[in-house]
Amino acid sequence: MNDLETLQYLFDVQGYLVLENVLDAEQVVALNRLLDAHLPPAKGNRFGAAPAGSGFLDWGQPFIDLLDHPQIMPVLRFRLGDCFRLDRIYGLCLRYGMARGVLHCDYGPTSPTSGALPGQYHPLRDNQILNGFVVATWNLTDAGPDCGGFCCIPGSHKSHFKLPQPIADRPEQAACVIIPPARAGSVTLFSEALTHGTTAWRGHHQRRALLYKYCVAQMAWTNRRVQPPPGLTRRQQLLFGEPADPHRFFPSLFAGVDQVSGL
Ligand SMILES: O=C(O)CCC(=O)C(=O)O
Ligand SMILES: [Fe+2]
Repeated sequence: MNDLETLQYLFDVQGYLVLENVLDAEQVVALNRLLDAHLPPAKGNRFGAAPAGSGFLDWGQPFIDLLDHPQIMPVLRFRLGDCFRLDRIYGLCLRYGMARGVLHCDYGPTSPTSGALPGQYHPLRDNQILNGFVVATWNLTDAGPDCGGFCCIPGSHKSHFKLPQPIADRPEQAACVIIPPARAGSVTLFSEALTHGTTAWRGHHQRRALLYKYCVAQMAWTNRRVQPPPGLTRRQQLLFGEPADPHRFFPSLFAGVDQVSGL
């Protein structure tokens, strides 16, 4: 059930999706080998972040190929439309015993920066998901309920209310917080409006994930930019454009592509 209409429905209802087997075993091994060669000695759980140069995009072509992978582009388009930018990237490497992060979201009532009044709701217009900020997390090792990983409250991107403190304080005890199974080779796509976080890591293997964060063309989260690495295709170059009005000053990523589906 990976037809676009079903994916659009589920992404809208849940605020996230996990697409299985987007990368085959060989591709996963190749990316992990490159990480073995480049990962800095264990320090914190993040690596290869940008802005500040090109981050892990400088570590090899396989990282660049993920920028506009054909299986994520139609899903990014659900929420971001035809024109969007790569806002930032970073990798996550979690080792046994690492603690959880806080539940958070980047916009909506729980966001520290939204300025939205508690309980105020901005409904979607015309049944479309029109704007925002979407993350594609490439899972390079198995994650899920047994060992931890990405966690979220499905549907919370549409919540009218702030996250209640008891859930924020003890997410591991809240039944509404789930850890979607995400095997190596899968990609987790989620809206930053979704209340989400990183659980403590109980796996004896490392959790390895690459996060590519995309936002609508007219928006930027920071005043710094991911630097384009050499060797980009024309379409990939567009992802590194300065923030600008979609279509007027920021070209479509889909011109001549996929005119048929209507999605
Ligand atoms: O995958 C995770 O552990 C969550 C990462 C996160 O919070 C984010 O990308 O905003
Ligand atoms: Fe986050």
